[in-house]
Amino acid sequence: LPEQYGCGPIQFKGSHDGLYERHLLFDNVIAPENAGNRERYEAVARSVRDVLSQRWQRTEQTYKRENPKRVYYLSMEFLIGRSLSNNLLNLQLDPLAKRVFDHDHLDELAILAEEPDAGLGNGGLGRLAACFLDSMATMQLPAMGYGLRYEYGIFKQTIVDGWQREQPDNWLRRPDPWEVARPQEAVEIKLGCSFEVRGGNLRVAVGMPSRLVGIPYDRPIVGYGGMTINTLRLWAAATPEGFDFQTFGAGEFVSALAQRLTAETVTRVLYPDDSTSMGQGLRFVQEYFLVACSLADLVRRFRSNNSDWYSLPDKVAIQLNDTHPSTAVAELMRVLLDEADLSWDDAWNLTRACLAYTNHTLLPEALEKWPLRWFELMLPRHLEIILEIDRRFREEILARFPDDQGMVERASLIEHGGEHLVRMAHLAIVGSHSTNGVAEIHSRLLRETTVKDLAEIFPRRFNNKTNGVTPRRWLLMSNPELSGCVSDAIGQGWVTDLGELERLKPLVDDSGFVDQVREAKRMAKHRFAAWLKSSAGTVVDPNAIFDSQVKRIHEYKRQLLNALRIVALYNRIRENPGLEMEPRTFFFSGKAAPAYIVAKLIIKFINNIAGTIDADPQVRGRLKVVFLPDYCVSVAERLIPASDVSNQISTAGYEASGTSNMKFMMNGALTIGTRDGATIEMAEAAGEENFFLFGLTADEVAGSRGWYSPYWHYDNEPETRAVLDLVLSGHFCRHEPAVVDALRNILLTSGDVFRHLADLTSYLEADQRLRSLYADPRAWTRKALLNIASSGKFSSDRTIAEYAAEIWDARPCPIP
Ligand code: DL6
Repeated sequence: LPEQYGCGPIQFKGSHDGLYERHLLFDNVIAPENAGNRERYEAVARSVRDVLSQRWQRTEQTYKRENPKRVYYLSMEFLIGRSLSNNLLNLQLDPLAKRVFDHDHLDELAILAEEPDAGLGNGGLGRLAACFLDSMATMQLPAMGYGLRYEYGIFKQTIVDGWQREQPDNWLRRPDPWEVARPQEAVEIKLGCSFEVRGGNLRVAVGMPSRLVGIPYDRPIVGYGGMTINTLRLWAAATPEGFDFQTFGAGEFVSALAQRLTAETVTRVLYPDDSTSMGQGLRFVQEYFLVACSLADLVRRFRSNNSDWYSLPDKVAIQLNDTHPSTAVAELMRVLLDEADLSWDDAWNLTRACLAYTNHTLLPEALEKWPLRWFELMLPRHLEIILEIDRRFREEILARFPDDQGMVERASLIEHGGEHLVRMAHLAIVGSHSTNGVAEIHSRLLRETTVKDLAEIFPRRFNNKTNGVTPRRWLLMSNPELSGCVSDAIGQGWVTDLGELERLKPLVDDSGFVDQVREAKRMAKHRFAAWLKSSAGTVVDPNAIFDSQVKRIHEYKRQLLNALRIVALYNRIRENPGLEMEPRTFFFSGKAAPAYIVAKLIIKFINNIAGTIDADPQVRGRLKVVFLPDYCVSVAERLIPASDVSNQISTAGYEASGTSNMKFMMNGALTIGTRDGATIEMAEAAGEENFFLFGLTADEVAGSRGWYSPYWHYDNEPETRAVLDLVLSGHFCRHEPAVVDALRNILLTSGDVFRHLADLTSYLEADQRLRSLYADPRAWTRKALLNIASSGKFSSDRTIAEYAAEIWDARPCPIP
């Protein structure tokens, strides 16, 4: 074993004293020859954890000793995926593990597949948080993630007769080898009332204060090279034991247990909808629970090393991942006022200096506004603080913009319409020193539209931090074919400095290297096709163009536009069977929020197209549509390296950034997309001539509000009309008039809010350019290579370096 892990003379595997054999024997009481893949997975994972434990502990000891400024990333979501192969890779133990697996004839892939995906997130926001943890540990930043230990992660999706069905994701059913429970570091949280959950709704018992306990479960975050091992601390809710004992003592055995169950519901399940926040009382409690536990924990840590409250911003940076944890503003004020006894002004200055907020969406329905009444019931002291912040803020606005009462109302923390609401984004912006968007265009629209008044009041507070993804998981680990090829050409430096990929640029005219890159893609496609066949029985032709769109299903992401494009191509082949067209397989994957009816209809429609094409002898073999069920990190790791084409086709102005777009780019897929989110910056980096951009710009979309009519396109564009006529004739939905009605409504009757028809013709034109290029394999791969070489900016290491320098003022703290 590498000495740096400080394990001494122990064996990973191979003797009776090997960690692996010992875990099988002592944890599972089983002989190696009798172990199944699940036991093997657990034993390997525990052995890896043994290897990293000392280093993990030493990381924390070093932080304690050096007392650096620490970064705390507060997020309701961490979409981690599997950890074993990633930890092996980051510890650089993967060659050793491979040798061991081979030597013992163990089925490595089957063992790795025993690990459930840790799906503690909905999509981009949660996956970004996981990439950030990887980058912070790799860059040796003293950082910690705080989240919730949901017992049930994002639901499992199955497709039955084309429809999405949801199953609970009981990912903790078997013991998780990565987590370490730390009950000795539990914290107690107070709420102004007690509550219970009935029929999924929160019911409160007014006037009955309640307490909850947060139990931390820690997970190691291994930086690449294994030098730093940071911690992701997830909180599980429980009821205070003291309370239980009293009630038990009074003979209330059943109600005491019921109380315990109620407490535990707080972290039972992840909310599976990332785009609406209405009426979710339990979610409100979850958010406060995360904030209160995390702040109590980090303040305790701060106090154990520092006596002076005024040094808090020198030691603590707290990043709020969206508004979800934004009650942190009021909670930190409460701690500083009520526990530290500071004056209002001092508490306020310290709070703002410590906190920073990232906005991830402009969708009005996703911007959280919580009823003031809920604060009144559950967090009365916090409400008092929020109202005082608001009162002072209103005074400040009036002093700066005299007589502009409109500005005061628009910028206020409280919305007075019908029910009084607390605007959580306003609370986060006013109570922090930095507000950032996640791509240039998104940050601009945030400033110019969504929170225009606040941006005018605090112009210097607003900034942009374009997202990124970790190249360790998304290239080195998931695409061994391409990463091998890249490392052979330019060495391994790119793994921690993705800008190094620029060095591939001179190789775009080296036909030998271009052929190697093409071969890498071919192998990745074959690997994917073999997996798909063995896991789902679905057969795809690796010689076809693999054209993918993977993300949550949402109208603004326009999976429906992609479906219309496929129908247009289908029509062309049927009208002209001799038409030359490369065989093409279209992959869709993504989950619809369970209550989002339209998104579920879109899934059904896509599956119907798949079935219709498969049943049509004229088109079958030329076009194929595959809807991959249960999109998750592990599915993405397989599909992205195998894809030739990446669809990033949101209505311009709606996708804050996107991150799958970056993963596809660094894996050598070409992008067909709109000028939205980070796709704009990707095209800038690679050169627009190496992208297939199309469609309305964000300003055009905004400018067309008021006069846009989809009927114009229907009446004036023959191909658009033919596509709609076929779809609305029920050709793909013969016995499902409800699906057809819904499609008519989205695309025509209700005005086509997301401009599907406006962009269909230019999408098809871009598609034509793309197919022409594909006919010249070397020219195609040359562009793919230019994309890979230009993807350096989209490493989360770059993003984190910017957060560290421009928002957190945090520096690396290397572990000796
Ligand atoms: O910033 C990460 C990710 C972006 O890449 C996506 O564009 C954006 O939609 C997503 N936002 C969310 C928040 N809620 N909604 N909707 O998930 O953040």
